[in-house]
Amino acid sequence: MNVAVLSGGVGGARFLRGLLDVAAPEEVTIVGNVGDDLEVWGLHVSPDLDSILYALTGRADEERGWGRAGETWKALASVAELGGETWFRLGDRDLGLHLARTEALRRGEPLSAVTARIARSLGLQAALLPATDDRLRTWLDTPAGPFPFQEWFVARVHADEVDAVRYEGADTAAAAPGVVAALEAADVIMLAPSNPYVSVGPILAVPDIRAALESRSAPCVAVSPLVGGRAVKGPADRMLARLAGGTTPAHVAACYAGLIDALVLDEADAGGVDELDVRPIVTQTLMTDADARRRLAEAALDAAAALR
Ligand code: FO1
Repeated sequence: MNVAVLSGGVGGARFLRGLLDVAAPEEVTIVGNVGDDLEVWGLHVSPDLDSILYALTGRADEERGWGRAGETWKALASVAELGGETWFRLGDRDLGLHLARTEALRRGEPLSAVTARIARSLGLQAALLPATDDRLRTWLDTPAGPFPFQEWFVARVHADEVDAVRYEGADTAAAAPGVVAALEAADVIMLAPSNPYVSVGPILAVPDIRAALESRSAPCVAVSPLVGGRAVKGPADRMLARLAGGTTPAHVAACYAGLIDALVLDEADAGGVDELDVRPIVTQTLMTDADARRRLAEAALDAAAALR
């Protein structure tokens, strides 16, 4: 069964680990967010693609929640000593990936080709595609002014309320090679439990991808990132409250209006299912360990199978 998953970084990657335990990895295509990509020390960093790569190949630092396990920080210390920018921390091992990627991009290789090569080298069996090879950047409009995603998220610890989210470059971005084909060939499409505005939103802002979802023949199932109306981590709940008017399952589903057939939601949010205009699948969505991740992936797959 071919499965295509649209995913952000950390929460999405956790879900993908469960999915790869229950689905054949070679039948899974992951479409990753590039809206939070940035340049650090002259290098191209793709945090969400890297979170997925590290999580699915056993290299992620699970405690920190981002970057590589067993990391050292010698380059960062050296940059700090020389008065360079250190608000976005790159570890030494992680740096190797950014060097390899940037060198290939400068040679003219598209991000999708570089990502596929790196994924193969790291032993990833599923296909990992960036949403687009074109430049797409997420911006947040806040009362303190507009900020590129990582400046708001990391440097300002996402403290500013968000009045609007913009996806610079999205209108003219083309889906990366293989993305539309994967969506068309999918028996099941899934939206991972990632932030609808800053993780899945930038992917859906690519016109070809949105069109492919709008005209899908396969069922599309989203997994809510909220538990009891609260984000497990990050600003998704605050953003939904301010931008969508609430944090019920219906508010989450509204972010994906016309694009999903079912929403997997937590038991703690079951009170809100009556307002949903897509099929609710109520289960435990907290991915506390491997079993919980696997059960959630299974619930999402079963839900999709029931809709086929
Ligand atoms: N998150 C932080 O909170 N602080 C950092 O310094 C930081 C560095 C970093 C480096 C590489 C990488 O792949 C991710 C990194 N992240 C950091 C996480 C990243 O900002 C977020 O996880 C995502 O962009 C949100 O999905």
